[in-house]
Amino acid sequence: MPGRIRIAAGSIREADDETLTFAAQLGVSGVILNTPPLTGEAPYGSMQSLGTAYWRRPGPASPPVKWDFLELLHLRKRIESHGLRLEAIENVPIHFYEDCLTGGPRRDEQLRNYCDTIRALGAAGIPVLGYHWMANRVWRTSKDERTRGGAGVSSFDLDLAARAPLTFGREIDEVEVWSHYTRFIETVLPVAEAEGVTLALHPDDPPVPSLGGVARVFRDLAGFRRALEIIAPSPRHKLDFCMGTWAEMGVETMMAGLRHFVAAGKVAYIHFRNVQGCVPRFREAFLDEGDVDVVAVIRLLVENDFDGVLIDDHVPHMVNDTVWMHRGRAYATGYMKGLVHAVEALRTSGTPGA
Ligand SMILES: [Mn+2]
Repeated sequence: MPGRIRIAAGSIREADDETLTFAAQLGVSGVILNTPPLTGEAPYGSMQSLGTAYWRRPGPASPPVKWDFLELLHLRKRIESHGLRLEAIENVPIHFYEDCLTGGPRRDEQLRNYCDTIRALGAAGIPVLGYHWMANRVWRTSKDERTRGGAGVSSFDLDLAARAPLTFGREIDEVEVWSHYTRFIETVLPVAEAEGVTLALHPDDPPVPSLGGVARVFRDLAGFRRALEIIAPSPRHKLDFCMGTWAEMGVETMMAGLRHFVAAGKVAYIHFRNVQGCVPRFREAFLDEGDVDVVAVIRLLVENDFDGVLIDDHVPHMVNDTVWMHRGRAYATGYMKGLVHAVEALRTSGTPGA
């Protein structure tokens, strides 16, 4: 059935009126927020916060350690008031679970708080929580590369990154990373199942064996199969399929991974972006100048009746663009809409080759 592929506006931190109006004008059906700056405190009261966005309320004395149900509910209702659906929130602040990632002393407390955050999301009607397992996050070795017309992109060169000192002052090898991951997912997934919240795993970007002494286990098909099919199989456990990161493994690996997990119904949403090159050296790119054949990707999704969401990701920085990159996002989102529209129309009309 055509039309199940939904396109959303992504990478939104502050769901302010301008951003939501812009999303509505692009004609997307929803949004995915990334690490919204929530206070973690319930916005009790009926009047004082009306018309005041949640992030402009006086902040708490200390940074939050988990998210609050009522604050999340207000956030969803605010987005819906613009005619948009809140498809997912990706990434709680990393300090919510950093000891889960590294096996630190506050792990048990952070596991309890993470479960509380999942309960709050479920109660607030937010269906998907994206997460990643990068204790030392996303790495690039330059943010000053230029692509066509001088648009700004980032790049990665493993020869440069391999010189990095230890992020945590010690090695965290693969066996240890898997053990921390297993403890985490086995604790939080039952709560997600009970609350009807889908957890969506983002790959390790860049997908290399280790950086700063920390092993990266979500860097190939085998790692994702181990997580989703062996350690923690569940209808509530899926992927945030980052097309860019997967393409950094090589385009054939990306297409094989997409085919496998889309057919299995295991992709919650897709970071729709492109790259040139792959590990050990790559740089980001506009959708239509990267190595990935984006038409082939949409055809694969349409042929598999993909029921999920696409968002842009890491768009090139265009001339006079804003911090949120309205210009780059408008281009990427319009491109995605055109691709989906055309491929679905060609399929419905039965045009040869569609
Ligand atoms: Mn991504």
